[in-house]
Amino acid sequence: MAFKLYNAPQSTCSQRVRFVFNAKKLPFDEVKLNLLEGDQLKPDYLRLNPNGVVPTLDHDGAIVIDSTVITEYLDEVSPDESFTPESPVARARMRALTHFIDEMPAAAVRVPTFNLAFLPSFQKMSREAFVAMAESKPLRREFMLTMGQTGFPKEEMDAALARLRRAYERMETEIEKSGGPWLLGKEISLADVAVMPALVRMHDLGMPDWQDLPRVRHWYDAIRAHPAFKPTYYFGSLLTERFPHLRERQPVPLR
Ligand SMILES: N[C@@H](CCC(=O)N[C@@H](CS)C(=O)NCC(=O)O)C(=O)O
Repeated sequence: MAFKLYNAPQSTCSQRVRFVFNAKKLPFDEVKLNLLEGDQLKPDYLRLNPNGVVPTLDHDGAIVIDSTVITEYLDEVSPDESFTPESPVARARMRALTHFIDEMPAAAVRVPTFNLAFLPSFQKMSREAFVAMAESKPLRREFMLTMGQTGFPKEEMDAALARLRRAYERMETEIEKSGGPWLLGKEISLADVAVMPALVRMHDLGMPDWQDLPRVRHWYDAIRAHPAFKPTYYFGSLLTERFPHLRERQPVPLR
């Protein structure tokens, strides 16, 4: 089985997939796309992934897109070191949580990410070039145009941070219900992998707003201590490693 993963080091969605590959010790080739330069919008890539986003998996010629779908797929074709619980009820819980994660923290984290990390690059572009780039994005056109070259307004940033906070609180409740240390109990699942990059990103941006939630704190330490964490977050995967202007924001170093 040969796996080729089209992804980007700093992409939160790509980090989910790399984590599962590393946990399963499955060898994979990485094709690294430069998202700020628009590699994801080139015709050859759009033929693989018409959404114009990473990640995309090529498994012996079969193309699978969307990080949640890819991680499920990997668990199906390589069931060792499974991230999917046995019982249908537990599976349903995991999928419901993953949907919540995709809708809430995974979506909300884009607002602080773009405002704090990527905006300076967009501000260097002419208005015409920016609008043309935004309009060429199949999935994120409106998001980019709403952000514009001045960034999301304070209300939008506050709303995103509030949504993230509600997601940490939900994690705390789920871990308490399941007995922890993971969201579904004793075994790590795809739901833990799905939410991991949002917390790492917010820590990287200097806003780890879950310090008063003891179960989430413990969960965060546990996922960072997982053997798959370090190879997933190789150098260049953190925004502070790519954007020097962010470094002074991080109160507690991530590495
Ligand atoms: N639902 C998709 C979302 C993928 C996504 O948004 N990818 C981002 C990086 S995390 C991307 O490629 N952005 C490029 C762009 O916005 O042009 C997934 O989970 O794979």
